[in-house]
Amino acid sequence: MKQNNWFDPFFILENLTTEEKLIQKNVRDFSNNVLRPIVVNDNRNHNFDRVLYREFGRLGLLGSTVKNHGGAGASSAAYGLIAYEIEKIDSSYRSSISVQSSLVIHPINSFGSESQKNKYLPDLISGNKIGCFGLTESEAGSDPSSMKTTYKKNQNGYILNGSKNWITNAPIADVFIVWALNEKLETDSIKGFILDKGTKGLSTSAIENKTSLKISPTGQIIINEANIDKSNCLENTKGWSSVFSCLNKARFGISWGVLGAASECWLIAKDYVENRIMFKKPLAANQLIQKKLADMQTEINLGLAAANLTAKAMDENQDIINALSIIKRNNCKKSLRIVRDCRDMLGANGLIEDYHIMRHLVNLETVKTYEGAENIHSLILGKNQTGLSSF
Ligand code: TGC
Ligand code: FAD
Repeated sequence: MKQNNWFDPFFILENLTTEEKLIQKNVRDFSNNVLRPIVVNDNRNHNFDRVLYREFGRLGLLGSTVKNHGGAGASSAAYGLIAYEIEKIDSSYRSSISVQSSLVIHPINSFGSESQKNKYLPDLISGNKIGCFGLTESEAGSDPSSMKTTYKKNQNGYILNGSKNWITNAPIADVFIVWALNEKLETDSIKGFILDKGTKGLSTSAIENKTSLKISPTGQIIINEANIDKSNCLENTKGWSSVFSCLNKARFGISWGVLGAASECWLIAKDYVENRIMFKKPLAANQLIQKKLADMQTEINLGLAAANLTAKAMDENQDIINALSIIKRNNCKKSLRIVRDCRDMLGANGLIEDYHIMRHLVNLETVKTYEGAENIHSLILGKNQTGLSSF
């Protein structure tokens, strides 16, 4: 029997399948060898090296659950573990993988025609092309149904007009998934389109000087009278539930990812307090400090247990809408609290970038906000419990 399994008390990691363990090890090695050495400078310089996408592709991290077109056909837990390991380094790198896998590859794979799948998926899964997902607009954030981007049918397809804001990868994307309503802005008219970089009438701009998720490029998509051939419409979408199916996948990955950031900071703080002598003994020998460590261990492992149960339910095609709101909301909330406590345990040194904790802390402010802000997940859960919508 294994003794003192303080890091994995419920044997969640221990009981992964052989394939999941191998994936986790490969991602961890890649993170430590490739991402860890560059993260501080990349963050300081708002730099994202697009070559990383090819590395992600080579390792099978993009569209990892897809079974064809070069996808590894991995389990949902494996997808979660990829997010968990990558976000130990930085939420921005995890975001790159989430957007490409859940918000670009997933809708094309689930709602695209065979020719769309053949045209786009191999390049997206190998990381040769970078995708982005345009749902949010300046006046339509938590309520995307109030979007103003429209499509109008013409002889060959559609004319699109509008703009999207706060879009991950917009400034560097080759492939744009854009959601739009008909000209009357009827909510149930929602359609998804695939736009290629270089399409006439499509342009992007970057949001400069973000204070959070600095490595991840974010921007606007501007669409002005763009003629989109009908072969570029995602014809198999079924209203808003198709849009939400993309968000479901991204929310799932985020729920694992934030626990990676939290557990990275937990271990940094644990190591620090074990070695920092104050009042003639290690900080870790104080009861108040041990309580903080116990709280971190508890919350991270409860979060992982819930994420792992959700992964199993997802693979069994069960309805996990409530589980996803619970784990997205709760894992983000507690990871932020844990990382803030870690910062405190390092005292002044917690403010130094080489200890990484402040960067994780400000990143988690973004992760709490995107993919359904914390309040929105409270309201989804409240609506599903009571049958009363407060939106
Ligand atoms: P509502 O009336 O609740 O639902 C409309 C239709 O959609 C169905 N549905 C779902 N289907 C699948 N999964 C879900 N999670 C679903 N939620 C709802 C629902 O059954 C219904 O279907 P039908 O067939 O009856 O028409 O819609 P609502 O307009 O009242 O929705 C309200 C609300 C607030 C829940 C929704 O708008 C919402 O989730 N808002 C948050 C917006 C958001 O999350 N945006 C994310 C943008 S992408 C992003 O942030 C990427 S970050 C980069 C990264 O991931 O790294
Ligand atoms: P708002 O909707 O204006 O909300 C502001 C605050 O009010 C929040 O705290 C919210 O919880 C609260 N609130 C809103 N409505 C209610 C209510 N009814 N009751 C109580 N409280 C409420 N979007 C994309 O489409 N694609 C992307 O790739 C993408 N990437 C992103 C990357 C970054 C770095 C960021 C920061 C955002 C990204 N987003 C993306 C946008 C993101 O999804 C939105 O920011 C998010 O949905 C919230 O919308 P908002 O910022 O307009 O806030």
